[in-house]
Amino acid sequence: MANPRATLRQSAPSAQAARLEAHWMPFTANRQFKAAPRLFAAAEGAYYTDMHGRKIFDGLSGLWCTGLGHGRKEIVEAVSRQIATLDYAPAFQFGHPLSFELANRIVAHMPAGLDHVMFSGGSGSDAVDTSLKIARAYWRVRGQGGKTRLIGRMQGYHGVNFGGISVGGMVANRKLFGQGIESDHLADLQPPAGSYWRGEPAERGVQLAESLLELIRLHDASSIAAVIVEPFSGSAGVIVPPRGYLARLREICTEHHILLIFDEVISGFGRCGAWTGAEAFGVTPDLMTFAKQSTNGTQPLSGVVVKKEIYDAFMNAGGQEYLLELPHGYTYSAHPVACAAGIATFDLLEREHVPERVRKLAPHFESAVHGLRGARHVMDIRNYGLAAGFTLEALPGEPARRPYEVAMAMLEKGFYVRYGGATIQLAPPFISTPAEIDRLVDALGETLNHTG
Ligand code: PXG
Repeated sequence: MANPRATLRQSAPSAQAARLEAHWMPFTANRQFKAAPRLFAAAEGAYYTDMHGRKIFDGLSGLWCTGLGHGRKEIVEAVSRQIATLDYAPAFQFGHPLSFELANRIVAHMPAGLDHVMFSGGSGSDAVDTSLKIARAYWRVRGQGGKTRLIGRMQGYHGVNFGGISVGGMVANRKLFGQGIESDHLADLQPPAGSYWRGEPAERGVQLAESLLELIRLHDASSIAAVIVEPFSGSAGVIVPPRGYLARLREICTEHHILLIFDEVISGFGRCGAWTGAEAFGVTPDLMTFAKQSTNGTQPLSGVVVKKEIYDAFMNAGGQEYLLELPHGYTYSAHPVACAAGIATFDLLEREHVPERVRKLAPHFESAVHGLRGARHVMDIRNYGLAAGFTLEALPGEPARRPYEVAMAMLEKGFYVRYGGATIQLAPPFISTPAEIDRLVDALGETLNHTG
């Protein structure tokens, strides 16, 4: 049989477009993509190779998930070994040793108190919906079944399942899908254009967090199960909470008996220059989601880490011991091959001292990205750890066009960057060198200055 890659590469444009029709691509402009496909064929370290053999720098670590770089031998071998040894084990009522080992490895890097891991189906969206269901069920088993409302934040992104879009605050992700579940939203943390704050902003943290008090006044704490926030917003364009914000949210939640969930699908396991956003910002939630970096992007693995009080509430709720404590889980919860990838990933994260490495590289990254202040179209720049967002001035009536054009021009130059809404995002691999970061940011500056 012909090599399908070669066939795709060599086909005439119209035949190629027809071959691409069957796959309805996610979060993708299908019509535009299929007219001019961008296909990767291989990856190693911080670079992709595209179908034409060109090397492309991975400026977003895949989709925020491959911080250790691609093709890591230890992970490849662990996955190959596991798939040949135990390719699947039933996730319900039976198990395999790797999930217990991985749960311990994860807990070892959590802030004190977060010590039980419920794995979910593999996506961040599953982890979010799992966390929201645990929060509601927790109050129910505690005899407060009226606490069902879930509070998110404007501009928050919590995946695409019904719970996640209900608490999510990215307007475009909600409007097609009708009624969600009971939710409300905190005020967003978008700084005014022209702020150019570096890292954590200094101002208005407590005041912004106190928008939660208004929601509590409106709905009453007796109806609220949980507040869910990303420690810093990733998808919305790297929006960093001002100093004191998360700590004040924590205080208010504790005082009003509301669970606090950190969605750490992006911030978890290195990106912040700490093991977690909770550690970086010094605030401990009651539940924490994780996904992406947990297997370095090689296998779908996700989950929720919860405090002992939450786990114990279910274990001590009474009922026969042979009965389930929580009727929730996925066929692929803690899949053995994903767990093998997870353990190998934690070996590498630890051995390569990733949080420290990111902390050391972050100041260089920060000054590089803020060096683009004054570049054409740039209205704001934000950064945290190895993540940065640029807000670009919108073309009249077409806020999303310029970031798209910039990203396409970057690809021509050999750099993959993420574009969405009015922003460009960078999240280079943890293994990037300062020179690679400079090349990425210089290329972005040049591209901006040459984009109309
Ligand atoms: N929560 C957060 C905080 C996320 O960032 C999800 C949940 C959902 O994860 P899954 O695995 O279901 O996609 C995410 C995902 C971007 C980008 O460009 C961000 C995500 C995914 C794809 C692109 O910022 N975040």
